[in-house]
Order: sequence, then C-alpha cells, then structure tokens
Amino acid sequence: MSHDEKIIAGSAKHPIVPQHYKYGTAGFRMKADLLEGVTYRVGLLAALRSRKLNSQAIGVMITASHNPAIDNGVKIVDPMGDMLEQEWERHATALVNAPSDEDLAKIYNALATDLKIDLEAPAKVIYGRDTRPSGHTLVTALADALDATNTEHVDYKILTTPQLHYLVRATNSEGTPASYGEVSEVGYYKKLAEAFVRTMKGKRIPDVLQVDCANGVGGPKLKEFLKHIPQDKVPFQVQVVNDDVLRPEVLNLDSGADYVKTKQRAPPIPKPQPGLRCCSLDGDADRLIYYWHDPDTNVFVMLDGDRISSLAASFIGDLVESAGLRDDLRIGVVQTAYANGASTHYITQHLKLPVICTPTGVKHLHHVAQGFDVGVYFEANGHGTVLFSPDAINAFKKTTPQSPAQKEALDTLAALTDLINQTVGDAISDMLLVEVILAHKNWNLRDWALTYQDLPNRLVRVEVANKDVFRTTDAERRLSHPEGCQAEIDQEVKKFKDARSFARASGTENAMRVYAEAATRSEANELADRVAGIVSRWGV
Ligand code: G16
Repeated sequence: MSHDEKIIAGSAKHPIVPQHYKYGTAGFRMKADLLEGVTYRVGLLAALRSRKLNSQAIGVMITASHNPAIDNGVKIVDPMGDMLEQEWERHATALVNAPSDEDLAKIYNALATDLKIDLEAPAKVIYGRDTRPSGHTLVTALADALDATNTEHVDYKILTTPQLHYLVRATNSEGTPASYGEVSEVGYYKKLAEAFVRTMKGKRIPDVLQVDCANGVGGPKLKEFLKHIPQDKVPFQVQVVNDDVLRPEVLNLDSGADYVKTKQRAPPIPKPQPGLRCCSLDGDADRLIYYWHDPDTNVFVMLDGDRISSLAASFIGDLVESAGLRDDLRIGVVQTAYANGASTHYITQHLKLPVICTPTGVKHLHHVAQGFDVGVYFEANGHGTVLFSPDAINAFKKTTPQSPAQKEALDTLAALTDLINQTVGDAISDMLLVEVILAHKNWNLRDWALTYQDLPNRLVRVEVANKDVFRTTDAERRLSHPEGCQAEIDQEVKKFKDARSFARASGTENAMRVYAEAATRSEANELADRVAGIVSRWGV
C-alpha cells in the first residue's frame, strides 16, 4: 500500500463525526464518542511534527482532565515537554477538519510540502492516557495513525498528564548534558523523591496532609510516588482520599481541585474535619488547591493557584537574595485575568516583583514565564509551575558560596530546579513544593493565608446557545464581540465598589465563564449574576 492508501484505510477505521473542531485551551476536548476520528488525525499531526523536528519524540496525552467522565481530550506535547507550538494548532485544526478520508491524505501531504517535511525521515511519538475508559479506543486510533505513517511509538499506558510531559523531555534529552531524568515512570518518582529529600534537609513536616485525588489517575500515581520517599529521612504522612479509579463515573464528581475552586468549599466526602490540612488534585493531576477549615475561626480557607504563586515567588525570591544573586536574575510572575486582585497587589507592591497577565491556558503562561530567569506562573485554578532559565540553573550550581547561609540557599535552589516540574504544571510536584516552603518557613495554613486577604470573588459557568459569538481582547479582560456586550458589563461593574468582572468562552467546555470580584461577598455574587445574565442574553 502507498502512504496515502495507508492513511486513508486507517482513517476509514476511525471515522470523523462531521462538525467544526477547534484546538482549544488544552487541545481537542469534548464528549469522548466524538473523539476517535479526531485522535487518529492528531496522530498524523504528531508524526509530522516529529519529522519536522529532526525525529525528536512528540507526546500525545489523552485526557479531559477536570471535565466529567464522559468527556475526553487529546493534546500534543512538544519535545521539551511544553505544549504544542501555537503556530501548529492551526495545522492540527486543518487536519482534524478534513471532510473526507481522501481530503485528509491531501491535507497531510500539503502540510508536509508547505512545512518542508521529509516523510521518509524517522519519527517517534510517545503517549499516555488518564483513567477514563474511553481512553482505550482513542489510543487504538492513535496507534493506527502512527502505524499508517511508519512512526515508532511507545504506549506508556495510564499516566498523569505531567508524567507524560516529563517522559517526553526525558526521552529527548537522554544521554545529553541536559538529561532531564531516567526515561521511565519510576525515573519520574525517583527524581522528585531525591529532590524532596534534598530540599527538606533539616526541616520537618509537622502534621498529616489529606490529598483528594478527584478519583482520577493522581490517586494510584501518588501512592506509587510515596513509596519512593524514605520516611526515615523525611517523615511525610499523607492520607490519600477519593482515589477510586474503578468506578469511572465518580471521576471529578463532587471532588477535585476544580470542585473546590469553583464551589469554594471542601468536597463532602470524606467529611471535612476542622484543623486537617487538605489539598485536592484534578482528574489528571496537573492542578492543585490547598484548603482547610480553620478550627479557631470556623472559616473555610482556600489557598488556590494565586496563593501558591505568591508563596513560591516570595520563597524563591528570598533564597535568590540569600544566594547573592538578586542583581543577576530576573524574577517575574505570570497570571491570568482570573487572578485575585489582592494577589496581584501583594506580588507587585509587597514582593516588588513584576506581574504579566496572559490569556487563559498554561500554554500562554508558560511561554511568557520563559522570558524570566525565574518565571513563576500559576492560574488561579491551581495549574502552574516555576521555570528556571539555564543561566539561573548554572548560577545555582556554579556560584562559590561565601557563607553557610549562602551555601544553604544555593543548595536549596539547585534542588528546587529538580523538584519543580520544568515542563508543565504538576500537582504532585507543586504539592511537594508547597510542603517544602511551609516547612522552611515553619508555617501552618493560617500563616500562609494571612499573607494577604483575597477580594471576595465568584466564578460562574453559563451555558449559552452559541459561545462562538464571544471574542475577547486585552488578555481576555474585555469582550470585543458581540459589540455592545462589554459596554453593558462595564455599566454593571461601575455600580459596585472595588469591582471587576469579565466573561470569556471556555476552551475546554461548551460554556461561558464569568468572573467577578468586589469589596464584599454579596456584591461579588450579585455582580457575577448580573454579568451572567448579560452573557445569557447575548449568547443566542
Ligand atoms: C485546562 C488548561 C488550563 C485552563 C483550563 C480551563 O486545564 O490546561 O490552562 O485554565 O483548562 O480552561 P477554559 O477556561 O478555557 O475551559 P485542565 O486542567 O482542564 O487541563
């Protein structure tokens, strides 16, 4: 069979359901039964991408992360473990929307010609999936695309999303001075555990941490990871809860980071216990939210992505200062419009660090964070990481310390570059980072919460007939379309004190999101409801 015949035959086995598909915030994401043909086509694109980039391994992750169990998704990971270069999203969209199997082969060949890709060059794609049952079918479609294009492929089976990102980078850097770690799931655990021990030298974690795993892949993987922590060196008591991966329907149900963030309360199961330190991962373990019920004030306190961001920026900023590198390294923070205004104020006014706002999607934040030597990026929903530039990593390793304090700071910074996943936001790695910082500062969750006071806020999900009529500008803080809608939102915002609100179409769900913050909780709620009403009226 010719190349074209193989592609067409494979596509016929995994037909596309005709409709318009778009590479969204985190790849193609929708009801799983629409995704088989999409995944086949994504496989073709991943093979092209590998051939374009000198046969480096490309990753494909099959997950719908925080979405309900019936959804699934497919996204592409670039050789260094970051998200697919945005320029290529339109190529992915073009391939996926090919009307027929024959058109698909034509578009595939046209892309190869336009992008000067040698279709005879070797190619490699590695992939993984979360615990959704639909992942099986999608992986088969993906593998068929890779076979049809003579692409070497490795199925890593069930993984967290950040583990797949790790494996992509580890594969491409294997045997080089920039080796990212052993090319295996165990290599990932070993790297994190070793770095955790190094950063925790002489420190201790005072009490137990309950980790809600959203009944997703994070449960079994966290339990596996914990086996690699030498409890004699770093006693770390973790209670893993909501880790049922055998009943697919409970994935992300009344649990997980998205539940805690949007509902602003603890999952009902297990019954919340005042004073217990808790955190939640999401369905593919790339988001993290901390919380507890303060036993003294009887108030639920949530420590979200903004809090993790400011905690990390302040800790790493202090270490860089103690390491004598403040004048040599640029530290910055990247947020989105969802960041609580109080957090932005704290970072710019108290920590005196620059903040850049980008559109939603870690792909945007990651890119901007790479412009700093230490780029801290977190979305308020708990998705993020800290990136270190090669200059920063070099400085941590090569600077000759002049005092024990400087040595300790340099050693801790060097260990943090291994502890913090450099490819993408990683809930397990971020959780270890938070534990390390709290242990170094000798803080409990109340101390952390006291750094600043959040402005009351509310996030609302609004289903509309046509979310495509909404287009944003100014890093999603304003709507440019439909014309007139923003003016109505502005009118409402003006009526409230210290208020801010925006609306945008979700790139992972078929819905609009409305965010509002204001001086009091009731005003934030009222404003969110009014803006949601405006969005409903315009979204027809
Ligand atoms: C994905 C993205 C995040 C984004 C979230 C929600 O997260 O990776 O960057 O914040 O979707 O996006 P949207 O508001 O466009 O639906 P996850 O955890 O679902 O992969």
